[in-house]
Amino acid sequence: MKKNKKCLGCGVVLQNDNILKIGYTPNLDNDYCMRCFKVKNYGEIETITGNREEYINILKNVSKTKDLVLYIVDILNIRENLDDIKEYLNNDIILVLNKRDVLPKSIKDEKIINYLMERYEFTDYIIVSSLNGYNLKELYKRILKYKKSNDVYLVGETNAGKSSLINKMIGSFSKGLPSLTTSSVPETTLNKIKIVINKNLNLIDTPGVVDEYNIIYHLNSKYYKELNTRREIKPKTYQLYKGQSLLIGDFFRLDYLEGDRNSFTLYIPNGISVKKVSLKNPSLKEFSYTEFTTKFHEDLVIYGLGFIKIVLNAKIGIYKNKDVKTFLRSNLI
Ligand SMILES: Nc1nc2c(ncn2[C@@H]2O[C@H](COP(=O)(O)OP(=O)(O)OP(=O)(O)O)[C@@H](O)[C@H]2O)c(=O)[nH]1
Ligand SMILES: [Mg+2]
Repeated sequence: MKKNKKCLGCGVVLQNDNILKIGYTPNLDNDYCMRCFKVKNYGEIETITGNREEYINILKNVSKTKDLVLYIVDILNIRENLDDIKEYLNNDIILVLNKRDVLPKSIKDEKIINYLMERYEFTDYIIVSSLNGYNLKELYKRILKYKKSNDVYLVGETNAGKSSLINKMIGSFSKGLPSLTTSSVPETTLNKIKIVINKNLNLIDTPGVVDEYNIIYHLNSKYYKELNTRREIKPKTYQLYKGQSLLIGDFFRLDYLEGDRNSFTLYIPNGISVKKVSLKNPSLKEFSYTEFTTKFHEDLVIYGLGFIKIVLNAKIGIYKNKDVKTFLRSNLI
């Protein structure tokens, strides 16, 4: 048995000493740790809380290589400071917006790309879906165009779909079989894993950078699957008068405080319930409260859930877990 043999699914070093620690497998001849074995066979996974410093260290090590980096971002969860990743990475970076399938087909990719190009500087920009393979041939072409060596790194937040994308690329551009563990639970991949796609290309998977202000860290695990939806979002539009409120699931509330009759369109997973109530309704007021004044055509982003497109200027109050990030941006779509 090779010493320090790594799990093919998540990259952790395998061990058979302690069932409570990561990397455990009853038999070191196995290729997968028990955690990955369970996901693959029963769809179960335990959450692991990683350490942000470890992820930053991985990024710094990637930076030393000068190799091409694919920065994988969930299209529904574009961070406000998307380019702060460049604090750690000096490489050429292609911004890869994944999960195109969750946004309505009618939206033009070009519009989103232009929006991002105006705000953030990357080597290139592309929209893909690792679920249905959308635009992967084009991604492959661009990888070949920009790569510095055979090694290309995938980085990005947990759950952005890095491992899923590599699995799909294996299916399309190599003779191998998808092997990486993927799941709706945060922090699935635990270590760097190099996948040889073909004689020109190795894709290197990395564990996700964790953003503790993502709503997924503050909701019951029953929501994990829904937050990682595989269905196209059907936007829900509400016409609100001031004095009306929206209750989103059992964890978020928006009060419309001041402004004319206004349109609020929610781009959030279809399975999350939304209810229109009066401002006087007491529900969810136990959460922490913040007010925002929105300008014409702005989105309120609820980080990890999606966003609410608001048409006219408005004064709104929101109730949410205090550690969930929300911010305003001009309309993405
Ligand atoms: N709808 C949709 N879901 C996707 C897509 N790609 C990945 N997912 C889902 O997103 C979740 C996370 O996918 P992973 O591939 O495990 O994400 P990751 O970036 O490797 O996550 P970590 O290993 O935790 O850093 C899973 O539930 C996937 O099924 C996509 O293109 N569309
Ligand atoms: Mg992964």
